[in-house]
Parts: sequence; C-alpha cells; structure tokens
Amino acid sequence: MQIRRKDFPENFIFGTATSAYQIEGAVNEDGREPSIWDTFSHTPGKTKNSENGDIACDHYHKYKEDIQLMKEIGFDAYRFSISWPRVMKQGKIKNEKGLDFYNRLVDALLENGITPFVTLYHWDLPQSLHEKGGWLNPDMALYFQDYAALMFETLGDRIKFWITLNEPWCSAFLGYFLGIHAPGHNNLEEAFTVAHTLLRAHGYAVKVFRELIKDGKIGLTNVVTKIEPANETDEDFQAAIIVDELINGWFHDPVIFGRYPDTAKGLLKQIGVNINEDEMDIISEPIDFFGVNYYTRQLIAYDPQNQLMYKNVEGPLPKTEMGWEIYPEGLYDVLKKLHQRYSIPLYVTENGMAGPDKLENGMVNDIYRIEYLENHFLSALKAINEGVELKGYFIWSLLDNFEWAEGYSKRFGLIYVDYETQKRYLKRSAIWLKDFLKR
Ligand code: IFM
Repeated sequence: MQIRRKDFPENFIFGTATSAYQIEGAVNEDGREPSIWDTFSHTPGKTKNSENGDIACDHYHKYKEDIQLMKEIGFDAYRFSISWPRVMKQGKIKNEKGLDFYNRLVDALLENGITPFVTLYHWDLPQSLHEKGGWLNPDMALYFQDYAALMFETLGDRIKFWITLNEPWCSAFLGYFLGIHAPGHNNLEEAFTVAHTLLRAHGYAVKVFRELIKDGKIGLTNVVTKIEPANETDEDFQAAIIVDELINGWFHDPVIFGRYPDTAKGLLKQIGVNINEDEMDIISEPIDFFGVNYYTRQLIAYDPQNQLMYKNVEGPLPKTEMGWEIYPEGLYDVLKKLHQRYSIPLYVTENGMAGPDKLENGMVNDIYRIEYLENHFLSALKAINEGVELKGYFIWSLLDNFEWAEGYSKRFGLIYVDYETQKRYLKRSAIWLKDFLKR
C-alpha cells in the first residue's frame, strides 16, 4: 500500500532529529568544555576504531547548509539537542559564545519556516560535573534545573517545544550498568541511582519551565521497545513483564503516576538492589507529551544466571546494520499501549535505520530505508486512525553521524556525509521523502 502525507492529519508534524555531540564537532571552540563523551571517546578502545566527536559532521560551522537541506527535503520541524558543556562553564556559569550558536541556529530555523524542538540532555554531561559525582550525585538534578532555566530564558521566546531528557534508560543502563556508553561503569545499583537522579532532574526542569514559560510545551523522550517473550513459557512471560517494566515502565510510570512499577521493584528487592523513591512528587510534575524513540523489539527469555534474571534472544526477522530486527508492527503496539496507559499526546521523536549505505556516482540507493520508513509510517497511521494522539514524527537522522560506541561505522542519515570532505549527499530516501512531504 502506498502511503501519502495527506493520509495524516492536516497539522501533523514531520521532522528530523539529531543530537549535539553526534554532529556538531568544534569541541574546543568558543569556550566549549569537555563532556563525559569527550573523555569516554578519547579513552582508547571505548568506541569503534577509537573514534570520537571532535569533528563529527562539523555542523557547528555548517548549520546553515544543513538547514537549507532540511528545507529542501520539506521538513516542518527539527529536533536537536543543546550541548550543556558548550553553554555553561563548569556546568554552572553561562558561556555567551556557546549560547550565541544556539541563538543563531534557532533564528535560522525560524527564518526558513522550520519549527525547533529542543532536547536539553542528549547524554553529554559536562565532565566538570561528572567530577562532582555526575548523575550519582543527587545535586545534579539541581544543576540541571539551573541549566534548563538558562535555556528557557535564552530561547524560550522562540522555542515552544522542549524535551528534558533523551532516553534516560540509555544514560543509566548503557552508561552505568553495561558500561558501553559514557562514563562506562558496570554497577547495577548505580544505574538505578542514576535513573532516579535523571528523573528528578527532569521533574525540576518541568517545574522551572512552568514558572518561566507560559506558552510552551514540555515532555520527556524515552526509547520505547516492544518486549516479547522468546518462548510461550510462564518463565519467559514473567521475564518479559519485568524487562518491559525496567526499560519502558521505569521511565514512564513515575512521570505520570508518581511510582515505579511493582513487578520489577519486586525483583530488585529480591536481588538486593536498593531503590530510592524520594521526590516522586517532583518527578511527576505534569508534562505535555511523551517523545517515543522506536527502533525495534526485544525477545526475552528467563535466565537465572543473569543478574536481572533474563537474557535477550536473537529474533528471526531481517535486521538493520545495528543488528536490530525490523519490526514496524511494534511501533503500532507501543503507541497504542502508551496511549491506553498514560492518555497523553505522543510524538515519535526518533525512528530510522542504519543501512549498508554506499555512495556511488553521488547517490546512495537506500531503497531499504524507504521501505523501512513507509512501513513505520503505516503503523503510526494505523495508531492515529484508532485514536492515538500522535502529533508528529521525527526521522533519525538528518545526517550520518557519530553513532556513540559504534563510531562512524553506522549510517542512519537521510543525508550521506563524506567525513573526509564534509560534503553532504541526499540519499534516495531523502528524495523519496521530499516527494512524500510535498503538500
Ligand atoms: O543515535 C542514537 C541516538 O543518539 C539516540 N537514539 C538511538 C539512536 C540510534 O542508535
């Protein structure tokens, strides 16, 4: 079935998304200080080929060209993140030159008719704050509140859509339990401490937002994964419920209901992991929307050898270059579930795929990405037609970029970046989208 833009509601927003450390480069310019990702990526062996974001897509210098490309494709909106270490020295004193960059970026977006959606925290904690304990220090929530207030005061006259955190599950569990993201720790209890501080930081930012901004919307973006039992056994069903609560529920329930999910809490008690439940009232400050980053599903089997009593099982579906199963039906499922459970407006704030992209004669013929997007759009549309309040869809990503631990080996962009020359090339999928987005 062919899908068309006019199948979506009239005011539905189509956009694209990036994050600061993945594209900006210019890590030593205009007073920017290091973040935990500069430190991590400069530690040999932490990222593929020990690559880092020092230059990335050089977007700090090429943002005008990138905005023209967004305009050419026809996007209504652009979701980007602010680099905290670029706008604040030592995590607390404002850096005018860094703020100027975001002023220029936002002005240029608006001049080109593109609505900015901004994420305050997409994983690049200032290193100076990490040295004060980082997210393990409960005070980090208040540092974050001050940073958020600075950004609301600086850009709040022009930006109306704000996202506090991107995928706090990744910050907490990839960063502090699995150790594959900055700062690279391996401690389960720490991961839950960090998750709680992040959620408090989110709540404090929402609180100050309501005091400072009267005509804007604020929400939280989570990675939302469809969790399924690997086998039709009671053990696998039970394990899947717990994983669903740990990945999905842990970062949604407290924000809406002011409490952590019970089944997972039971398991944590059983294995001796302490959970802090202070300030649930702050965490559940009312928000305006949830952002949904959807990529795949996970198949879960019970595994008593594992600290959290489960393991991931490889699924049979075709996979992207990340090794993630392509499962568009899962997007429909998670949107429906979020709608039914939380009754809140939703935006797909990320969806896209890393493909085996090859530049040949100036073109990347990524028909697999077109098929991927079409099928995910169809799932989103099905959810909308069944009453889910989905208001927009952001494709990850505008540009090929620094894919964290995977370095530059994975290409998610609609635009191919030749990292040697920094030349950009619209892929076939971008050209398809251009046609799709035409009103
Ligand atoms: O590149 C990341 C992004 O920073 C957060 N969400 C998932 C993307 C793909 O892995």
